[in-house]
Amino acid sequence: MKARILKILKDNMHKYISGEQISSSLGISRTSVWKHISALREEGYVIESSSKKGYKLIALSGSIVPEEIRMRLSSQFFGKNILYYDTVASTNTIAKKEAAEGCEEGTIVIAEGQTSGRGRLGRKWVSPPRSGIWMSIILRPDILPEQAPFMTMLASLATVHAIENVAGVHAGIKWPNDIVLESKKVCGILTEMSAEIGHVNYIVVGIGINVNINKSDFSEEIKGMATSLSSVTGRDIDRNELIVKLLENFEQAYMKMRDKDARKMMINEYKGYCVTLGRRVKVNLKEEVIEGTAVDVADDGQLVVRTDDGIKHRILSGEVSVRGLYGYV
Ligand code: BTX
Repeated sequence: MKARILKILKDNMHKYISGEQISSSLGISRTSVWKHISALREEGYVIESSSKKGYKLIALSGSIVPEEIRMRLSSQFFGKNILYYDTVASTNTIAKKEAAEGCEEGTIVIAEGQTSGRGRLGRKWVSPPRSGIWMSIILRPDILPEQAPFMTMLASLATVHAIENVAGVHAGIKWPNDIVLESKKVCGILTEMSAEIGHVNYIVVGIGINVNINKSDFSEEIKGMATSLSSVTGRDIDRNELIVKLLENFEQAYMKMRDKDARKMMINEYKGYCVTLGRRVKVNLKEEVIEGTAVDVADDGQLVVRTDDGIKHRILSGEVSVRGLYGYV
């Protein structure tokens, strides 16, 4: 009910709407409306009230509100089950536990802050409270384990589209898992999997987006390479809306991925966003380091790098640094 009242207030943002109108359209008492309004204020929404004119929503809450996400989502199963926490070590760790215990596909784990956010290869992901989206999505796709990188591609595409839809800025994808804005990292994706030979038990796609973080608040270690949506757009971005769009985009792509033509289109689209292509790259493989030009992304998500001797190498999970992109290579 609170979410429905919130919707009415939002539809009339900056305008008064009477308590009578709200109560009659929802079939509840005016006292009940008032109680829900008080709860919304506690969540951080700024709502003015006047005994004659009713209620007016002045400012949105900065919080992630699971009820609001549920109400706005038009997906079939992504985000139908939301596990929301204030602070956790890592949403991916919780998601893996939930997945192993059999939670439904599409379940998402979101936290306001992470104390041990994880990146790839044991790296740290800085996740300050109440300013980003730190979210993991649990999937049980009927694919082979070696096709799992395709999930990262779908998640990257869904994220750049959501950023376009909500923040109105065009982001790029640094292969395989970073979203970049103005040559800096605004989002990272960590895909983890439990599998047996020939069978995927579950995949957890962890997405970390720097949303409303001041540039000056980034720690020294990431200051030079990180950015946020608010610092690029100059305004605060509604995290609930961004989560909704991301989940809707991701589910749409996920449901289409079995279709060969749709898959081809998605790969082409990914290439269009991929800022790695055409650049000089240095690839740190386990045994050696190779340098060359990134010339293609293959259908299975591998990066094709042509070394100066003309040989093409297909890179699956190496560590790829893109020269000049962040200025740190
Ligand atoms: P990555 O290994 O590609 O990037 C990690 C590197 O990025 C770090 O070593 C650091 O240099 C830099 N970095 C750390 N924090 C930030 C930040 N907030 N913004 C920009 N750069 C940063 C990328 O790994 C994958 C990150 C996934 C994070 C999500 S959040 C939800 C889920 N839970 C969890 O523990 N991880 C995922």
